Amino acid sequence: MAEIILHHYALSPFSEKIRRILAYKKIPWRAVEQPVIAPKPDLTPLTGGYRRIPVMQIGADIYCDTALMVQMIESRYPEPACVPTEEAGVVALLEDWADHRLFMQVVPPVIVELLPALPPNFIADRSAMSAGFTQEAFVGAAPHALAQTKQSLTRLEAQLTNQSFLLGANFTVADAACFHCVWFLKNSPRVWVEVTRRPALAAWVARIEAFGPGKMQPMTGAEALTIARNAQPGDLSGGDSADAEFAIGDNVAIVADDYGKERTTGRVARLAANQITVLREDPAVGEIAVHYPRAGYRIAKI
Ligand SMILES: N[C@@H](CCC(=O)N[C@@H](CS)C(=O)NCC(=O)O)C(=O)O
Repeated sequence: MAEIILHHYALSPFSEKIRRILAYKKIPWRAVEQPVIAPKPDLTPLTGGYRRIPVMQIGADIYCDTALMVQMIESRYPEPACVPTEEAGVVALLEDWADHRLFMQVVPPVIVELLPALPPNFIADRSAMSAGFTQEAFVGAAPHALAQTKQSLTRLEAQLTNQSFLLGANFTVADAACFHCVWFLKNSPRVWVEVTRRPALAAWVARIEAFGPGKMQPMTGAEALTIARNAQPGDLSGGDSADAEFAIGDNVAIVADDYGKERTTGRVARLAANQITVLREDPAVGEIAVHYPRAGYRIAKI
Protein backbone atom coordinates (compact mmCIF):
# COMPACT_ATOMS: atom_id res chain seq x y z
CA MET A 1 0.00 0.00 0.00
CA ALA A 2 1.50 3.40 -0.98
CA GLU A 3 2.44 5.42 2.06
CA ILE A 4 0.65 8.45 3.41
CA ILE A 5 2.56 11.69 2.82
CA LEU A 6 1.40 14.71 4.80
CA HIS A 7 2.49 18.13 3.57
CA HIS A 8 2.45 20.17 6.77
CA TYR A 9 4.35 22.53 9.07
CA ALA A 10 4.83 22.28 12.82
CA LEU A 11 2.74 25.30 13.84
CA SER A 12 -0.27 24.39 11.68
CA PRO A 13 -3.35 23.52 13.76
CA PHE A 14 -5.15 21.69 10.94
CA SER A 15 -2.01 19.57 10.46
CA GLU A 16 -2.13 18.75 14.17
CA LYS A 17 -5.69 17.43 13.68
CA ILE A 18 -4.36 14.88 11.17
CA ARG A 19 -1.14 14.20 13.13
CA ARG A 20 -3.22 13.26 16.20
CA ILE A 21 -5.39 10.85 14.18
CA LEU A 22 -2.34 9.20 12.59
CA ALA A 23 -0.73 8.85 16.02
CA TYR A 24 -3.92 7.41 17.56
CA LYS A 25 -4.25 4.85 14.78
CA LYS A 26 -0.47 4.15 14.84
CA ILE A 27 -0.27 4.67 11.07
CA PRO A 28 3.23 5.25 9.69
CA TRP A 29 3.45 8.44 7.62
CA ARG A 30 5.92 10.63 5.80
CA ALA A 31 6.15 14.33 6.56
CA VAL A 32 7.02 17.00 4.02
CA GLU A 33 7.72 20.33 5.71
CA GLN A 34 6.06 23.10 3.67
CA PRO A 35 6.59 26.86 4.03
CA VAL A 36 4.28 28.81 6.37
CA ILE A 37 3.60 31.35 3.62
CA ALA A 38 3.26 31.18 -0.16
CA PRO A 39 4.87 30.45 -2.58
CA LYS A 40 4.91 26.68 -2.05
CA PRO A 41 6.69 25.43 -5.18
CA ASP A 42 6.77 21.79 -4.03
CA LEU A 43 3.08 21.79 -3.16
CA THR A 44 1.13 23.61 -5.87
CA PRO A 45 2.24 21.28 -8.72
CA LEU A 46 0.39 18.59 -6.75
CA THR A 47 -2.78 20.54 -5.99
CA GLY A 48 -2.94 22.76 -9.07
CA GLY A 49 -3.18 25.89 -6.94
CA TYR A 50 -4.61 25.09 -3.49
CA ARG A 51 -2.01 26.29 -0.97
CA ARG A 52 -3.70 25.58 2.36
CA ILE A 53 -2.05 23.19 4.78
CA PRO A 54 -2.13 20.28 5.29
CA VAL A 55 -2.39 18.40 2.01
CA MET A 56 -2.33 14.61 1.99
CA GLN A 57 -0.70 12.66 -0.81
CA ILE A 58 -0.88 8.97 -1.63
CA GLY A 59 1.13 8.40 -4.82
CA ALA A 60 -0.58 10.50 -7.50
CA ASP A 61 -3.73 11.08 -5.40
CA ILE A 62 -3.92 14.40 -3.58
CA TYR A 63 -6.44 15.10 -0.82
CA CYS A 64 -7.35 18.70 0.02
CA ASP A 65 -9.06 19.66 3.30
CA THR A 66 -8.76 17.74 6.54
CA ALA A 67 -12.47 16.78 6.51
CA LEU A 68 -11.78 14.68 3.41
CA MET A 69 -8.42 13.38 4.68
CA VAL A 70 -10.17 12.04 7.76
CA GLN A 71 -12.64 10.05 5.63
CA MET A 72 -9.83 8.67 3.50
CA ILE A 73 -7.72 7.65 6.51
CA GLU A 74 -10.76 6.08 8.18
CA SER A 75 -11.63 4.01 5.10
CA ARG A 76 -8.05 2.72 4.68
CA TYR A 77 -7.40 2.16 8.38
CA PRO A 78 -10.80 1.53 10.02
CA GLU A 79 -9.38 0.29 13.36
CA PRO A 80 -9.42 1.81 15.88
CA ALA A 81 -12.41 3.78 14.57
CA CYS A 82 -12.33 7.56 14.78
CA VAL A 83 -15.74 7.92 13.11
CA PRO A 84 -17.99 5.35 14.83
CA THR A 85 -20.76 4.49 12.33
CA GLU A 86 -23.62 5.23 14.70
CA GLU A 87 -22.14 8.65 15.56
CA ALA A 88 -20.92 9.75 12.13
CA GLY A 89 -23.47 12.58 11.95
CA VAL A 90 -22.66 14.18 15.28
CA VAL A 91 -18.92 13.71 14.68
CA ALA A 92 -19.18 15.63 11.39
CA LEU A 93 -21.25 18.40 13.00
CA LEU A 94 -18.77 18.84 15.87
CA GLU A 95 -15.87 18.72 13.42
CA ASP A 96 -17.47 21.48 11.38
CA TRP A 97 -18.08 23.59 14.52
CA ALA A 98 -14.47 23.22 15.61
CA ASP A 99 -12.84 23.69 12.20
CA HIS A 100 -14.87 26.76 11.31
CA ARG A 101 -16.19 28.40 14.46
CA LEU A 102 -13.83 27.47 17.28
CA PHE A 103 -10.83 27.91 14.95
CA MET A 104 -11.91 31.46 14.10
CA GLN A 105 -12.24 32.22 17.83
CA VAL A 106 -8.78 30.99 18.82
CA VAL A 107 -6.77 32.47 15.94
CA PRO A 108 -6.94 36.26 16.59
CA PRO A 109 -5.81 36.31 20.27
CA VAL A 110 -2.95 33.90 19.54
CA ILE A 111 -1.82 35.42 16.24
CA VAL A 112 -1.46 38.92 17.70
CA GLU A 113 1.00 37.51 20.24
CA LEU A 114 2.81 35.28 17.76
CA LEU A 115 3.39 37.99 15.16
CA PRO A 116 6.94 38.91 16.25
CA ALA A 117 7.99 35.26 15.81
CA LEU A 118 6.34 34.80 12.40
CA PRO A 119 7.94 35.49 8.99
CA PRO A 120 7.88 39.25 8.18
CA ASN A 121 5.55 38.71 5.22
CA PHE A 122 3.08 36.65 7.24
CA ILE A 123 0.33 39.26 7.44
CA ALA A 124 0.69 40.27 3.78
CA ASP A 125 0.43 36.59 2.85
CA ARG A 126 -2.66 35.93 4.98
CA SER A 127 -4.44 39.13 3.94
CA ALA A 128 -4.10 37.97 0.34
CA MET A 129 -6.12 34.91 1.41
CA SER A 130 -8.94 36.91 3.02
CA ALA A 131 -9.85 40.55 3.57
CA GLY A 132 -10.46 39.67 7.24
CA PHE A 133 -6.85 38.59 7.82
CA THR A 134 -5.16 42.01 8.11
CA GLN A 135 -3.16 43.03 11.19
CA GLU A 136 -5.81 45.64 12.13
CA ALA A 137 -8.56 43.03 11.76
CA PHE A 138 -6.74 40.50 13.97
CA VAL A 139 -5.94 43.12 16.63
CA GLY A 140 -9.52 44.46 16.54
CA ALA A 141 -11.03 40.97 16.69
CA ALA A 142 -8.79 39.59 19.48
CA PRO A 143 -10.71 40.75 22.62
CA HIS A 144 -14.10 39.47 21.45
CA ALA A 145 -12.56 36.32 19.98
CA LEU A 146 -10.91 35.61 23.35
CA ALA A 147 -14.22 36.11 25.18
CA GLN A 148 -15.86 33.66 22.75
CA THR A 149 -12.96 31.21 23.12
CA LYS A 150 -13.61 31.13 26.89
CA GLN A 151 -17.29 30.37 26.25
CA SER A 152 -16.31 27.48 24.00
CA LEU A 153 -13.73 26.12 26.45
CA THR A 154 -16.38 26.11 29.17
CA ARG A 155 -18.69 24.10 26.92
CA LEU A 156 -15.91 21.60 26.21
CA GLU A 157 -15.13 21.39 29.94
CA ALA A 158 -18.79 20.55 30.68
CA GLN A 159 -18.85 17.87 28.00
CA LEU A 160 -15.62 16.30 29.31
CA THR A 161 -16.42 16.37 33.02
CA ASN A 162 -17.76 12.81 33.16
CA GLN A 163 -16.07 11.16 30.21
CA SER A 164 -12.60 10.80 28.73
CA PHE A 165 -13.46 12.08 25.24
CA LEU A 166 -16.13 14.34 23.78
CA LEU A 167 -18.45 11.53 22.75
CA GLY A 168 -17.65 9.00 25.47
CA ALA A 169 -14.85 6.59 26.27
CA ASN A 170 -13.12 6.71 22.90
CA PHE A 171 -11.24 9.30 20.86
CA THR A 172 -13.07 10.37 17.68
CA VAL A 173 -12.59 12.93 14.93
CA ALA A 174 -14.68 15.31 17.06
CA ASP A 175 -11.83 15.27 19.61
CA ALA A 176 -9.17 15.71 16.92
CA ALA A 177 -10.98 18.74 15.50
CA CYS A 178 -11.53 20.43 18.87
CA PHE A 179 -8.04 19.47 20.00
CA HIS A 180 -6.19 21.24 17.20
CA CYS A 181 -7.85 24.54 18.14
CA VAL A 182 -7.22 24.12 21.87
CA TRP A 183 -3.60 23.01 21.19
CA PHE A 184 -2.99 26.21 19.21
CA LEU A 185 -3.70 28.22 22.38
CA LYS A 186 -0.41 26.92 23.83
CA ASN A 187 1.31 29.54 21.71
CA SER A 188 -0.05 32.21 24.04
CA PRO A 189 0.71 31.57 27.74
CA ARG A 190 -1.82 34.32 28.57
CA VAL A 191 -4.61 32.38 26.87
CA TRP A 192 -3.32 28.91 27.75
CA VAL A 193 -4.20 29.45 31.45
CA GLU A 194 -7.83 29.32 30.28
CA VAL A 195 -7.20 25.67 29.43
CA THR A 196 -5.17 24.72 32.51
CA ARG A 197 -7.76 26.22 34.87
CA ARG A 198 -10.40 23.86 33.45
CA PRO A 199 -9.40 20.45 34.90
CA ALA A 200 -11.41 18.12 32.65
CA LEU A 201 -10.23 19.98 29.55
CA ALA A 202 -6.60 19.93 30.70
CA ALA A 203 -6.82 16.18 31.40
CA TRP A 204 -8.32 15.61 27.92
CA VAL A 205 -5.42 17.55 26.34
CA ALA A 206 -2.93 15.37 28.24
CA ARG A 207 -4.79 12.21 27.17
CA ILE A 208 -4.54 13.15 23.49
CA GLU A 209 -0.91 14.26 23.78
CA ALA A 210 -0.15 10.87 25.32
CA PHE A 211 -0.72 9.28 21.88
CA GLY A 212 2.86 10.47 21.28
CA PRO A 213 4.43 11.90 18.15
CA GLY A 214 3.35 9.04 15.87
CA LYS A 215 5.38 7.00 13.39
CA MET A 216 6.66 9.88 11.28
CA GLN A 217 9.62 9.88 8.90
CA PRO A 218 10.60 13.08 7.09
CA MET A 219 10.64 13.36 3.30
CA THR A 220 11.74 16.19 1.02
CA GLY A 221 9.35 18.05 -1.25
CA ALA A 222 11.38 16.91 -4.27
CA GLU A 223 10.98 13.27 -3.23
CA ALA A 224 7.20 13.70 -2.90
CA LEU A 225 7.02 15.19 -6.41
CA THR A 226 9.03 12.25 -7.77
CA ILE A 227 6.65 9.81 -6.10
CA ALA A 228 3.69 11.59 -7.73
CA ARG A 229 5.41 11.62 -11.12
CA ASN A 230 6.13 7.88 -10.95
CA ALA A 231 2.61 6.92 -9.82
CA GLN A 232 -0.80 6.82 -11.50
CA PRO A 233 -3.98 8.14 -9.84
CA GLY A 234 -5.35 5.13 -7.99
CA ASP A 235 -8.48 6.34 -6.19
CA LEU A 236 -11.00 6.83 -8.99
CA SER A 237 -13.59 4.06 -8.55
CA GLY A 238 -17.07 4.43 -7.09
CA GLY A 239 -19.01 7.66 -6.94
CA ASP A 240 -22.51 8.63 -7.95
CA SER A 241 -23.08 11.79 -9.94
CA ALA A 242 -26.87 12.03 -9.39
CA ASP A 243 -27.26 15.39 -7.64
CA ALA A 244 -24.79 17.83 -9.22
CA GLU A 245 -24.78 20.65 -11.73
CA PHE A 246 -21.76 19.13 -13.43
CA ALA A 247 -21.01 15.70 -14.80
CA ILE A 248 -18.12 13.31 -15.29
CA GLY A 249 -15.84 14.76 -17.96
CA ASP A 250 -16.80 18.42 -17.33
CA ASN A 251 -14.01 20.89 -16.70
CA VAL A 252 -14.53 22.58 -13.34
CA ALA A 253 -12.81 25.03 -11.01
CA ILE A 254 -12.83 24.35 -7.26
CA VAL A 255 -12.22 27.03 -4.64
CA ALA A 256 -12.76 27.21 -0.86
CA ASP A 257 -15.82 29.22 0.20
CA ASP A 258 -14.15 30.68 3.31
CA TYR A 259 -10.53 31.77 2.77
CA GLY A 260 -7.77 31.07 0.27
CA LYS A 261 -8.71 32.01 -3.27
CA GLU A 262 -6.44 29.63 -5.19
CA ARG A 263 -8.35 27.37 -7.57
CA THR A 264 -7.84 23.82 -8.71
CA THR A 265 -9.08 23.21 -12.23
CA GLY A 266 -9.49 19.82 -13.84
CA ARG A 267 -11.77 17.26 -15.49
CA VAL A 268 -14.32 15.63 -13.20
CA ALA A 269 -13.36 11.98 -12.83
CA ARG A 270 -15.54 10.99 -9.89
CA LEU A 271 -18.47 12.55 -8.11
CA ALA A 272 -20.08 11.45 -4.89
CA ALA A 273 -22.65 13.04 -2.61
CA ASN A 274 -19.95 14.57 -0.45
CA GLN A 275 -16.78 14.60 -2.57
CA ILE A 276 -15.38 15.31 -6.00
CA THR A 277 -12.25 14.17 -7.83
CA VAL A 278 -10.70 15.98 -10.78
CA LEU A 279 -7.89 14.83 -13.04
CA ARG A 280 -5.31 17.33 -14.18
CA GLU A 281 -1.99 17.33 -15.97
CA ASP A 282 1.02 19.09 -14.56
CA PRO A 283 4.40 19.45 -16.24
CA ALA A 284 6.15 18.58 -12.94
CA VAL A 285 4.13 15.48 -12.01
CA GLY A 286 2.14 14.28 -15.05
CA GLU A 287 -1.44 13.11 -14.52
CA ILE A 288 -2.68 13.67 -11.01
CA ALA A 289 -6.02 13.21 -9.20
CA VAL A 290 -7.06 15.97 -6.81
CA HIS A 291 -9.79 15.12 -4.32
CA TYR A 292 -11.97 17.66 -2.47
CA PRO A 293 -14.94 17.48 -0.14
CA ARG A 294 -18.02 19.23 -1.58
CA ALA A 295 -18.91 20.84 1.76
CA GLY A 296 -17.06 24.16 2.01
CA TYR A 297 -16.04 24.40 -1.65
CA ARG A 298 -17.55 26.19 -4.65
CA ILE A 299 -17.44 24.06 -7.78
CA ALA A 300 -18.16 25.78 -11.10
CA LYS A 301 -18.09 24.56 -14.69
CA ILE A 302 -15.54 26.35 -16.83
N1 LIG B 1 -10.65 23.69 5.88
C1 LIG B 1 -9.23 23.48 5.72
C2 LIG B 1 -8.49 24.59 6.48
C3 LIG B 1 -6.98 24.50 6.37
C4 LIG B 1 -6.30 25.73 6.92
O1 LIG B 1 -6.91 26.78 7.15
N2 LIG B 1 -5.01 25.63 7.11
C5 LIG B 1 -4.19 26.77 7.51
C6 LIG B 1 -3.00 26.30 8.32
S1 LIG B 1 -3.48 25.43 9.77
C7 LIG B 1 -3.63 27.40 6.27
O2 LIG B 1 -3.65 26.79 5.23
N3 LIG B 1 -3.10 28.62 6.38
C8 LIG B 1 -2.42 29.20 5.24
C9 LIG B 1 -1.16 28.49 4.91
O3 LIG B 1 -0.65 27.71 5.71
O4 LIG B 1 -0.66 28.71 3.82
C10 LIG B 1 -8.85 22.11 6.19
O5 LIG B 1 -9.60 21.51 6.97
O6 LIG B 1 -7.83 21.56 5.74
